[in-house]
Amino acid sequence: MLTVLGVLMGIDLSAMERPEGSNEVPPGVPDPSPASASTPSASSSKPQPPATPTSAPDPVPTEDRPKAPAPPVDDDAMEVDDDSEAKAKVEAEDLKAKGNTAYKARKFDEAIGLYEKAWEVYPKDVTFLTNLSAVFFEKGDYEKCIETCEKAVEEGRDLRSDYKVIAKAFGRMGSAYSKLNDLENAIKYYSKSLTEHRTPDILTKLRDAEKAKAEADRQAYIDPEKAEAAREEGNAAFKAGDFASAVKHYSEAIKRLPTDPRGYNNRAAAYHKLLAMPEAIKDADAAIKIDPHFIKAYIRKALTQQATKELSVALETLQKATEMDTEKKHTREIETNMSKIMMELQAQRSTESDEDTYQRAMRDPEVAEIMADPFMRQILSDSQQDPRALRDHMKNPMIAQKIQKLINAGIIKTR
Ligand SMILES: *[C@@H]1O[C@H](CO)[C@@H](O)[C@H](O)[C@H]1NC(C)=O
Ligand SMILES: CC(=O)N[C@H]1CO[C@H](CO)[C@@H](O)[C@@H]1O
Repeated sequence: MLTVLGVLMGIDLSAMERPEGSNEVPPGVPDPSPASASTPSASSSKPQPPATPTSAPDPVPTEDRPKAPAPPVDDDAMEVDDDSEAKAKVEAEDLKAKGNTAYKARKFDEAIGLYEKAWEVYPKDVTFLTNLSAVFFEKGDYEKCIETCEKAVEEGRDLRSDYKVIAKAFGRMGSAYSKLNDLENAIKYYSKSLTEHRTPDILTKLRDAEKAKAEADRQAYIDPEKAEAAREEGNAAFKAGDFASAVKHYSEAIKRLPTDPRGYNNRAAAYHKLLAMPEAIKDADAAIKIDPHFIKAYIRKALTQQATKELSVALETLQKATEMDTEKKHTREIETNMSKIMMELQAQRSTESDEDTYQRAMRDPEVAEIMADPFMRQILSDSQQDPRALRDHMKNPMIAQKIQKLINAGIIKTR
């Protein structure tokens, strides 16, 4: 016998049509509209995350910093040297200009000679050194680049050069270390650069280097043998009833081999024992995501859902397991679990009235949606009169899925 609860309760399913655009719900049917259904949106009450902290401290305000010295030509104390000093400066600027031209023409060795000469003639402007470091960088000679930048910083401090120039030298060191794949030093020098003078360009480079380092660290940690050892330690702790330790060992196993679904599934079992059900579900889902044919993860998930009395969802999880168990290796296991859940489901329903079952089922937004679909209501109404109609409709997989959902939820009773 087939019973559709709506009909049983005197709700005329075929007469549930609503006028176009009406949100009104027929009496006895909980409003399936999102305003009242399902969980309230979490975003409204969710606290805003704190602004992301930046690892580099804010630069010292400009006014607190040593100013670049006034050009020596303006310095009265140096009157005697004024003439030769000014001449040297002009000559150096000329060499630098020629260096820039050579650099643009990619005549790097020529540019190096010119910038070195400029610094030799007038060792008071560290941009000759930062220019020089740029050529080494472009040539791919990163060690020389770093060495030159170090010198630029050192001389620049003595000369009380503009902090922007110092920042540039540090930034270029960061880029050179990055090219050498020394991400730790790249991060260090990008940070130093930002301390001198904050620019979006270096900030982006720092973030990228930090990301690359985190990924490199993650990769470097992968070790299947150590993963297996950690998993075994986890299993031993689990058997000994020390589930918190088991979680720790399984977490290590996951870090050592994140592509192995067993680590996640084992940890799900340990979380279950600790009654951390959301974590258990999350880990079972992670295992399923890694390997959709890993049937043990579905069973683990279903057992957790069963433990939280989400019996009809547990049943759905096992139905999905059957579908994915293409090699039919777990048929018995799935069926045993399934029949236990079904028995429990029947026991639960035998203690509640049809009305309670109906109300509880309709709290699931998916069920409410199916019941609000005029086409589905027509099918249910037909089937109520002629159970063979249901069998015909079940041939359509889309409809079969919805009907299965209603059976699981207890809306359709088959006896
Ligand atoms: C040299 O330094 C100047 C700033 O003084 C800069 O404009 C120029 O782009 C630099 N050239 C190279 C090759 O780094
Ligand atoms: C609740 C339940 O039925 N659990 C069983 C599911 O299947 C496995 C494997 O057959 C059993 O070990 C569980 O006891």
